[in-house]
Amino acid sequence: MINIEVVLSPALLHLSNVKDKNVVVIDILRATSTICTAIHHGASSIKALRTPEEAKLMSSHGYITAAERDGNKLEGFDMGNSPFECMNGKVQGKSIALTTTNGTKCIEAAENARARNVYSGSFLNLKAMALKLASEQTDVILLCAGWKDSFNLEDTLFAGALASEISSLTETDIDCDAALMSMDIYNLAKSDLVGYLKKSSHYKRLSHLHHEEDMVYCLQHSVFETVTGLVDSEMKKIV
Ligand code: 3SL
Repeated sequence: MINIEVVLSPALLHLSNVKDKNVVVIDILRATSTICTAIHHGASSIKALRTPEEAKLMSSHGYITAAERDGNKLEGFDMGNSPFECMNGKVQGKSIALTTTNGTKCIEAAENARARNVYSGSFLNLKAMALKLASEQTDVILLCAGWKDSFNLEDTLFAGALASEISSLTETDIDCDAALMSMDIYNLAKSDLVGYLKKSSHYKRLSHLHHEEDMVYCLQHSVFETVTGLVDSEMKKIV
């Protein structure tokens, strides 16, 4: 039996007992979707870093540097945070040092809280992620990155989708109102995720920055089977 808990914002993570649990970090638009895409497209690893300064320093160690703040690519870095920058052989065999507004700090927070495993969540590999979690029979925390410590809809929707998918594969114990709410809103939105999210704050923010194509891409359901998780403090291919 797997207990599933949803943490709606990194600001709430201190209320949960993370030690020895599997944590899925969720930043659907776009950090964890981009991380899964980079690994699926052959990147050797992604080091998630808190600050642009830390990411920049990794250049001298042979890393591609990638940085985003408030939806924009930062000047002086090789890449921003778009999944399309990771396609067509651009990251094949390369290591990437990535810093983003919300997602990358959650990866570090989950690791520091001594999670058993830290995974990168995305709709793109939802079924494969659920299969992996169900096979491990370890309690799960779904950590939504949100936006600057506030709740957001897209990460919550994915938490609901993943909790539902795990529950369809194995016996689960869900005694967490955030998880129950996430599953309910996923049921409400699942027939048209893009349409549902058009009213959300981050969808509007990224639309103003002309990132619609990224969002439509990130909201595709189970289009690849690669699973990405932390190994030696870097995101790597697990499955
Ligand atoms: O907050 C993050 O980590 C990013 O994913 C935000 S953005 O989609 O690149 O704007």
